[in-house]
Amino acid sequence: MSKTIAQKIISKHLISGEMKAGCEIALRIDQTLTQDATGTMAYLEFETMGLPKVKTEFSIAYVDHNTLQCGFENADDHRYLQSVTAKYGVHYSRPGNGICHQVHLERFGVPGKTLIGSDSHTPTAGGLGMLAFGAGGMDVAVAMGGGAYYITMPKIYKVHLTGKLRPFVSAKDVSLELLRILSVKGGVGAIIEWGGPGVDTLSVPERATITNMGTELGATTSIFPSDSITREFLSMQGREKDYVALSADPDAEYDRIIEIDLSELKPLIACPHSPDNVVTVESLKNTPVDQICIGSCTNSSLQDLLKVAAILKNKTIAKNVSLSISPGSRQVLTMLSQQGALTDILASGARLLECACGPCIGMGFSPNSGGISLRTFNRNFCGRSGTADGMVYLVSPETAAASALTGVITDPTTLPEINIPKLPAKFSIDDSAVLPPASDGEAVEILRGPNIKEFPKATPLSDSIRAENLLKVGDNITTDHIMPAGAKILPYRSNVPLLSQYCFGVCDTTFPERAKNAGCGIITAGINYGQGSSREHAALVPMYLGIRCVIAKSFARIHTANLINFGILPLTFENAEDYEKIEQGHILKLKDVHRGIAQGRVEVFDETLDKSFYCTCSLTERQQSILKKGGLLNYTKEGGK
Ligand code: MIC
Ligand code: SF4
Repeated sequence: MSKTIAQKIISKHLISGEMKAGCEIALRIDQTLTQDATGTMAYLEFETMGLPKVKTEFSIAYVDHNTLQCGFENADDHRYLQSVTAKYGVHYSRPGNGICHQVHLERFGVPGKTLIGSDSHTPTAGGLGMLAFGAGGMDVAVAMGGGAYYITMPKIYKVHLTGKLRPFVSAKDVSLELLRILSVKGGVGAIIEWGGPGVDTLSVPERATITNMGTELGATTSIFPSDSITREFLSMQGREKDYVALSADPDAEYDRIIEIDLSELKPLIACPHSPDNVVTVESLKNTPVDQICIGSCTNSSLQDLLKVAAILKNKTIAKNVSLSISPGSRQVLTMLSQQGALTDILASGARLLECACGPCIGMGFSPNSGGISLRTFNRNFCGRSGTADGMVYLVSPETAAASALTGVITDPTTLPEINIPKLPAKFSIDDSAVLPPASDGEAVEILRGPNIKEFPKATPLSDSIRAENLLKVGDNITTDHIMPAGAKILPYRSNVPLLSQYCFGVCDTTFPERAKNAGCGIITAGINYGQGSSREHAALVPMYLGIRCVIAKSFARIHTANLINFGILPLTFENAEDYEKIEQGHILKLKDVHRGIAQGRVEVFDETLDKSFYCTCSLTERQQSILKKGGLLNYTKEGGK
């Protein structure tokens, strides 16, 4: 049977299940990655499995999210990560070496292999033809232990590209165009495969920008073919041996085909506070801007920053604008400097930040009150920048650089043509900031600081739940609403009791206190609950606060898995109107829960309304067992596969 790219990789890694959309499949995982903000939990979880060493082909821990170290907490986390990785056979990418997805693309991603990472933008590696998924830390811990990664077999969509991007229109505009077409939930339950003649015009970093932003569509992952352009990229990185050719069979079938003509695209911009709130840059032209940030795992490659440098060369940024540049990796920074482009960037008045996530995750460089910030990032969720009323717009590096010069939103296609330097035939390679694991792991002592608290244990799902609807929220609630990040909170990712004080802070600051007092509670929500990040803290912390069940109109994929992994029951309203009737404060009673989840339908009695309604849940037998055992960790420890 002819296959798509994803189907080819899946069939080679299939441990169990049928490759039919909607069926549960178990995949063998070749590589894993973690980052520091989710990594500490993942390794604490791995430790409890009692294994001497990871069983994957290659595993790596990056430190890129929280590198400020304002206080001992972070430094302790980094020391823990360095020692725990050395002990268990995991490579360690030191702080300053770069953003996980950029470095992984450059140095470690391999076409045709599988990767899971405790970060939702792990599909960036799909730019290289790798099948890469974002997952909760617990799933990554299990994969490091040699366990399978379970997903629901997605549908496969194809985006058929024709034409060629015009100068100053870029890969970011392709992503924004697809978000405009599909919305932030349009990719849920699907893998997005990119094909068509237009693919031949896109470099690997450009493809990676596009697969990176597939996460914002809610897609399970995104993938490009591995072709001569992939080979050339790997050879520039001194890794031609990792190349394998990979493409879809000509008569492969797709569940949906979307056509995009690259030559027709215009520079686009996503307005606050959602990546799919897309309009043309031209329609907002002359809007004054306060701040511009260039970087993040979406747009921080050498190619991106060389373009930015060429636009800024011999010019000065507008005085109303503050411009930051965070190169994606030390390799990018080194080469920018070797080529003189860094001087052009700095001479324009830009501020250079570390090769890390930085402002993307609210680690500094927050906008002024009500400030307009143009960012080359992938997310503009409300409050994520660190300024509650900040207005964040997502743009390409070209639009960002053009607007930095004028101080107002500017369509870069109005700029005079510029000379963009060619990429060198060989990249500068220095992996000295990636520490290999110790040869004798047993001798390594794990270093822990007082900020690293044991993670709380989940309780087995009881057969009857009576609890208050502690919080009612609307549609598209992101993980940044549930468990915010930022410079103030991120240092507590290994300290759940402290972190819990900030849970749902964006929606209702009284929630943590009320939940703790209640001891047991339920959350109700609209569509696409838990979109965004893979942070398992968005399930772990509510679990710690006593949340036993979330009833929503629909859920995001990674978050559903995280809820189950931490023993929280995800239920979907059978009739969306029931959502309107339940209010915060109502007392809800779920009876015969075990039988209900086995039958896929649970009765919920609203004591306040004296009325019952029904919820559905399509949980596999494995997921039901995980919930009944009180989460994936208990399940795995008791021999569950
Ligand atoms: C994000 O972009 O939201 C993050 C921060 O990278 C998260 C991970 C996290 O919350 O630690 C993600 O995308 O999964
Ligand atoms: Fe880091 Fe931002 Fe990318 Fe998340 S989206 S990995 S915070 S750069």
